[in-house]
Amino acid sequence: MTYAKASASSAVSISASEEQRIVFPPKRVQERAQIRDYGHYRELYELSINYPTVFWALQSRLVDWMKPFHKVLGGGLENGDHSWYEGGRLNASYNCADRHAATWRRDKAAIIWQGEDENDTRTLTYYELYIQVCRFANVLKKHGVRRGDRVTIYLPLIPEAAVAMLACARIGAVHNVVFGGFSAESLGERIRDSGSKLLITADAGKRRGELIPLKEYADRALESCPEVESCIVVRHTGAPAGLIGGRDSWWHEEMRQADIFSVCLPEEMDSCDPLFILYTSGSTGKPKGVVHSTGGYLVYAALTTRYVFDIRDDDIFWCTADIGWITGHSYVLYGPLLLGGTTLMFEGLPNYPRPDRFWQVAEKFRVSIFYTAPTVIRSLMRESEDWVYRHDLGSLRILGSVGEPINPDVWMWYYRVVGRERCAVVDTYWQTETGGIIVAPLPGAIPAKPGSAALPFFGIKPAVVDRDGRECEPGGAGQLVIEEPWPGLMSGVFGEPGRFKQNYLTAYPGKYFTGDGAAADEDGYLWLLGRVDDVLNVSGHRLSTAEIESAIVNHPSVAEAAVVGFPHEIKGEAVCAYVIVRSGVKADQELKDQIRQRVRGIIGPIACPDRIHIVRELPKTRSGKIMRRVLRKISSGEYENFGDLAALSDPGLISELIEEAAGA
Ligand code: 7RM
Repeated sequence: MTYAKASASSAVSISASEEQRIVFPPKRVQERAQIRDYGHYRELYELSINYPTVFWALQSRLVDWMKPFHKVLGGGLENGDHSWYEGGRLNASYNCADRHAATWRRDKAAIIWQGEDENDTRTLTYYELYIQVCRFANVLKKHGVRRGDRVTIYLPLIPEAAVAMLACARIGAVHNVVFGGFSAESLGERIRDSGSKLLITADAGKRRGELIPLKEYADRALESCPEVESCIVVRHTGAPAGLIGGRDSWWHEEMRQADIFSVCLPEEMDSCDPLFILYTSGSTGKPKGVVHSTGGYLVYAALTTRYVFDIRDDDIFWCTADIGWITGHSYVLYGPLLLGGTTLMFEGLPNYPRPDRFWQVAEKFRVSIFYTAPTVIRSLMRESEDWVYRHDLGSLRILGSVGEPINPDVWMWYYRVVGRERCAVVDTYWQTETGGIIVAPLPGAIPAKPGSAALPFFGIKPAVVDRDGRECEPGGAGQLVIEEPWPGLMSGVFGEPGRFKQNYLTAYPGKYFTGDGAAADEDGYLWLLGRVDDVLNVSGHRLSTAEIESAIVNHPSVAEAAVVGFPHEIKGEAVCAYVIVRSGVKADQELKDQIRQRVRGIIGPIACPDRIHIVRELPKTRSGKIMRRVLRKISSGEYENFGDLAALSDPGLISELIEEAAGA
C-alpha cells in the first residue's frame, strides 16, 4: 500500500516493502530500559486510557507540589476548558533547580554549554543553576516584574536563556521566548501581542563565525513597543550593544549588585497559572500565542522525557533544538532538568566549521541521548560517512528525531551510520500545542517501523478520521485527531479566549484536531503525512503561507502573492512564491532579491522563498479564492492531473504558469 502525502510536499511516500521493515529495540538498550517490553507499555497505556485520573494522579509525583491538588482533570475538549491538577500549587524553577540542589545532585552538571567556538564551554551544576536563577529572579523583581507579568526573551542558545526562563517561572512571570533567528519586526509583534514589559537579549549571537546583531534588532523592535520599560542585555560576543540610558542595562552588572541576593523564595503558583507563551504559525497571517499552564505541562514534559528517552542519572542528554522552539522548552530545559538530568546546550551549527561538528561535540561530551531533526540528518547524510566514523560515538544509546516525518532511508542511515545498529531510534511526533511528545516508540519496548512515529504515548487517544469524522479503516489516510485531553495540551491562545476552541476543537467537535494527515496501519502504528492546512514545514520550522504572503505584498511593487511549499531534498519543504507585480513595474532579478530581503526583514531568514515566480495572474476560483493545490502541483513539477478545474476562472492560465515554473 502507498500513502500519498495529504498536503503539500515532501518526504513521505511509503511503499509496501519499506513498511514491512521492523527494527527491534537493540538488546543493550532494552536491558536497561525503564519500560522493557511491549506488554509493560500496553499495560500502562491501557491504565492511562481507561483510568486517566488514576494514571495522571500517580504521575503527578514526578514533580514536587507545595499544596496538593484536589482534582486531577476538570472540563474537557467539548469546550476547551480542560484544567489539570486544580488546586495544586507548585513552582517550575523549584522543581528544576532547588530540589536537586538539595540532594547529592548539588554538584552534578545541570547544564553543559558548548559555544560555537570550540574553547567556549561552561558548566552549571544544579547548585550554580539554583543560585543564578535566584539572583536573576531578584533582578527581575527589582525591575518591577510581578507575578503574571510577561517577559520576552530574545537570546542565542546560551545558559542565560535557561536561567532567564527559570527566573521568570520562579517569580510567577510568564516567559515568552522568541527565536533569535526572527527579525526585529517579528520580535516586536510578539512583544506587543504578549504585553511584555521587559525584554532580555544579548549584544549579538554567533553563526558561522559571524555576528547576528540581536541588540540592534531588539532596538528596532522596541521602537514600536512603548510598554517595554527595561531591556537587560547579556554580553555574549563583546559586539557593541549601544545601551540606551534609562532603559538598558547589562546582565552581568545587574547580577553583581550588592542588593541582589542569592535567595529568592519561589512563588507558589496555581497548577493552572500560565507558565509560558510561545508563538507559533497557524493557517492565518497572525502567529498564535500558545499558552501552557504550569502543573500539567511540567508533569507531561517530565514523563515523556523519562520514558521516550529513557533518561537516567548517568546520561548526557543533547537536544539540538534552539530554546526558541517548543522542542527547546520541553527537551533542552524543562524535561531533563525536572528529572535531575544533564542537558547539553550547543550554540553552533551541524556543519561549521566542518560537517562533523555535531559528532565531534557528541564525542567530546560522551552524549548518550541525541535528539535532532530530519533536516539535520539529511544535510549530514550528504557528506561522506567518514565524517561520522572518525568519531567515537560509543556513548550513544538513544537517537531521537522530531519536526517532520522522517523518511525511511533517512531513518536507516541514522540507525546504521550514527547509531551503528546499537542505538534505538525514536521518531517523535508532537506540536507546540501538545506540550510534549504524543506519538513515539518507547526505545526498549516498542519495535520501530522506519517512517512511522509508532504508537501513542500514555494518555494519548489518537484517531484517524475522514472529513466527516468517521474513523478510517487501517491503512486509510485521513486526519489525525486526539479524542481526550492530556496534561501537556495547551490551555489557550494568549489574549484570544475563543480561539483555542475555534481553531482546534470545532473541525471535529469534542476532539483535538492536529492539522496533520495520517494513516494507522494494522498494528495501530501511525504514519504522519504532513499538514492538511496552509502551514509549511521548512527544516522542521512551522511557517504559515499567509504570513509569508503578507510580508511579500508589503513590497510596494507587489500587487498580490500566493505562497506554497514544494519538496526540498534537505529542508523537506521549501517556500515558493507566485507574485503579481503592479503595472509598470519591471519584473527582474533585482525585484526578486528585494522581495527576499523583505521576507527576511519581516519574518526572518527561515521564511525566505527559494523560488519566486513573477506571473500575470494567480489561479483563482470564480469567487476569487486562490487555488493553492494547482500551484502546489506546479511547484512540485507535476504538470498534469490538476483535479477538478471547473471553478478556475481563467483556464488558459495553467500553461502559462507551468512555462514560468519550468523555466525558472
Ligand atoms: C515539535 C514540533 C508541529 C508540526 C506537526 C507536524 C510536524 C513534528 C513530526 C512531525 C511527522 C514527526 N512542533 N511534525 N514532528 N511530522 N513526524 N515526528 O515540531 O509546532 O513546530 O510543529 O511538525 O506537521 O503538526 S511544531
